[in-house]
Amino acid sequence: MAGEYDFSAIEKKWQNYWLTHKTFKTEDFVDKPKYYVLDMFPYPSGAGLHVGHPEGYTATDIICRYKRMKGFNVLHPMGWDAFGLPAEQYAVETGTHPAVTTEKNIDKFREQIRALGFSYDWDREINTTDPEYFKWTQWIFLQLFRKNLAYIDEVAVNWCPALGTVLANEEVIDGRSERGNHPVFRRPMKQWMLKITEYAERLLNDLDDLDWPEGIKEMQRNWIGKSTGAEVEFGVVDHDDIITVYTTRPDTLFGATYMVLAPEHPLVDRITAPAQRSAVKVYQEQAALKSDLDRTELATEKTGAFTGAYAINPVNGAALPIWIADYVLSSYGTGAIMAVPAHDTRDFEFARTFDLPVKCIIEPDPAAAAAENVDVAAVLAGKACWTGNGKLINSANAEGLTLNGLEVADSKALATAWLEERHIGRGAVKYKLRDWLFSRQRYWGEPFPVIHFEDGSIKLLDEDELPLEPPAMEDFKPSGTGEPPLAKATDWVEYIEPGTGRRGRRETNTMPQWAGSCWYYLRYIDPKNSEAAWDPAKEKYWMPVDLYVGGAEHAVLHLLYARFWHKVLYDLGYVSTREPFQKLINQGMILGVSYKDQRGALVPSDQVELTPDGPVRKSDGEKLVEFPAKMSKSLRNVVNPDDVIREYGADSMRLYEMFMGPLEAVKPWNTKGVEGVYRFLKRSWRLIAATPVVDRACTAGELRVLHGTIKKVTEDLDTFGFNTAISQLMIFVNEFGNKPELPREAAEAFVKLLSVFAPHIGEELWEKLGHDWTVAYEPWPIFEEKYLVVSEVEILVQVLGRPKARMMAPADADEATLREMALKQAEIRSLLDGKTVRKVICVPGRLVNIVI
Ligand code: ANZ
Repeated sequence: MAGEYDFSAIEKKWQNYWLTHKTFKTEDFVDKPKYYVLDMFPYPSGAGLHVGHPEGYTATDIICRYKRMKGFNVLHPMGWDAFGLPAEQYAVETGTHPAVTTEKNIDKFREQIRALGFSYDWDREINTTDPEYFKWTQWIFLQLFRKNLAYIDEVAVNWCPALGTVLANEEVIDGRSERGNHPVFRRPMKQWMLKITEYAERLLNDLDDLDWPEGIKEMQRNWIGKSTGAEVEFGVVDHDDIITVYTTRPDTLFGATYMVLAPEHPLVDRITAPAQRSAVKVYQEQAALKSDLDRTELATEKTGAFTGAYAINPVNGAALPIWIADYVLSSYGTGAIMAVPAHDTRDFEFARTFDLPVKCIIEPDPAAAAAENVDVAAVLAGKACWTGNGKLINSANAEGLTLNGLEVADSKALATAWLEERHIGRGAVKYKLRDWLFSRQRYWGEPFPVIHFEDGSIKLLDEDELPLEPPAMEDFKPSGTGEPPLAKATDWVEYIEPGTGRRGRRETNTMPQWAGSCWYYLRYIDPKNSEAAWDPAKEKYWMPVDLYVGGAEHAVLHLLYARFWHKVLYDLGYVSTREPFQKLINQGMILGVSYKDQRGALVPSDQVELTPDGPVRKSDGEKLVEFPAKMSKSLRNVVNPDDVIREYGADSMRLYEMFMGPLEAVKPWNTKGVEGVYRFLKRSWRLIAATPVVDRACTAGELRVLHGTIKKVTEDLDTFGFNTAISQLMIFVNEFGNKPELPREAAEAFVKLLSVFAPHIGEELWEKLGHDWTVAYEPWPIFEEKYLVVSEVEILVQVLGRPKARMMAPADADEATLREMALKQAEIRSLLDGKTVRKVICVPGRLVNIVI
């Protein structure tokens, strides 16, 4: 009578309804508590949506729907992070303008996302490549520049010839590009830099107050890399120069036996003795070719060159030979170190390689040395390195510095104080974080609003000259020399200053893709504003983002950059919160199913046949082993959301992705699982649409199941436990599914709960229950504990294991009470007549067994 569950008609119907009624349009300043839920917006690639997108998007959508029903004013927007390399590479190959490709891809993404029934306010859609958007990205750059946080520097950059661009440190992993895995080389180039280092301390400290996964916070802490130590000044024999080193171990000053400068250190040329010049030069040239990572790799053999100069140890006047070596980086600390081979592993290896003295000044703590299997005698003799704790030895001078007998920690403080008194050293803090390399040699990015004049001076465009759009071009090819593609647009590049007639050239680098995503969450607040990036009153109403969900791959890059911009905007008074994203959840990766044969070779999914005995190779029937692996084109194990939606519907797709396991967990895709939730939806459909709904009150038993379900689903949603909430809905359907009728109270509450997970079927069933308005803003059902308390339970009474009677007993009755009650039952008394009761076994809440 109710018809079958026709998901495809239902889903289309409600998606249209939501769009035409603007059901999820969000008003500002509504007098309700606000809740801002942000998704990491996608890069609209040509491949379309993959199953990882709907995972996070479904989770946030469920929370948004839940919060709306709980009375919150919810902001839930979507947009496109659309500048980026693939559209440009496609342009190089086919001549299609990146704007054309981008628009096409966005249309596809929008359609796919809408097909999943997410409750976005589409009036707030943004696109980072839209001039009305990047106008404000350029405007923020002006603010950074005015605050002295943007500068041009000739820096050793990560140059990636394959990509034809430089990359940020964060984009280089093990000497290769994060995107595309191409080799990256060091090369000096004039680039725009952003002074993120000025915010290092705040970026570090403010992590403490964020409700983020601990692992992500730790990755940011490590990336910022705060180190506490001292700077110490060393004179140079026969020179006026001073070498300042940074050390975390001022306690080891008496153990220094040589010095090392980074090969690029500015003093190298000045102090190198004539006889050493050519060797030093050769070494410098070799070092220039290596990346910082290769240079600091612990396992590599230590290399270096002697400068012929000597430094003077300020604590004891010892002359220390000065070397250059690539294990000392010019970009960290002061680019110079005092080497203490007895207590630093890298220095020890270097000293061994070049036969330099090793002087022990810490007697290892015996227990610690034993635990680490270190021979104390060898350490004392300078034949082994000890980096742990212990008591200082050989560390005293005639000028009042005596560290002998002290522990490491106390010695650090004493040595630093001694240096400070003499003005030859001071406590110091260093960070691993470097300034952010902010320019790229790309076409498809935001142009810098900057003019370079012939005399070397620069000027920034005025706000009213923005947006500065990229020139129309046909040849997008990178030149390969590092010259950006925009340089070829000569008409665009040439600039004549109005009024003065001064000639200049436009900046031809563009901003990196991170720029647009650094502030998009602010534009959603006021996406159509043409006067300002956003209205401060709206910003105050909506910020901070209450919940941000996305992949963990953004742990450092995007999440650190956005926090940095946000803090700058905070200092300038444009935003009212110190941090942008209060709570962060990382969705776990969804893996595909892959197969390998007996020799361990991969077998693409389309060559596999699934038999009742397991997977076999189609061609020869060889038995295969199934294992989860990252979805990839080459493994042909990519699940396409469109296929799943076509076969089972968007509601099944949503439900399955939430039912696979905890949101944060890595989980393998399993199509059988989709079938399982699809069956559950069909049963839910029958329960509401095909069971007579009656206007009678629920029985005590029904109330218990109903309120138990409301309670479990509510509590699970509050803790993002989507999979267990869905299990509870399944329990509800099992309990009510076999009854001839359904009380309205239970039916309506169930549909409301279901509607946040599976909104299309939710709306349709709500309508079937006689409502002519969306369920999206109905009040969330409230559970009452009183219905959950079970006061009496039925107890089975057995004699010799056979059921003989049933009795009602208080739910909390103890064994003694149950035994007494059981023996008093009329049926039991007659059965036991004349027999001896040998034993009574009680299972409280369930049964009593009498042994005679
Ligand atoms: C002497 C010393 C003795 C050191 C000892 C360590 C152990 P973090 O914790 O990473 O800050 N160092 C300083 N600047 C460097 C550079 N530019 N390149 C390579 N190494 C550098 O490490 C600081 C320590 O790393 C410093 O403390 C310095 O070596 C080295 F038993 O100074 B130490």
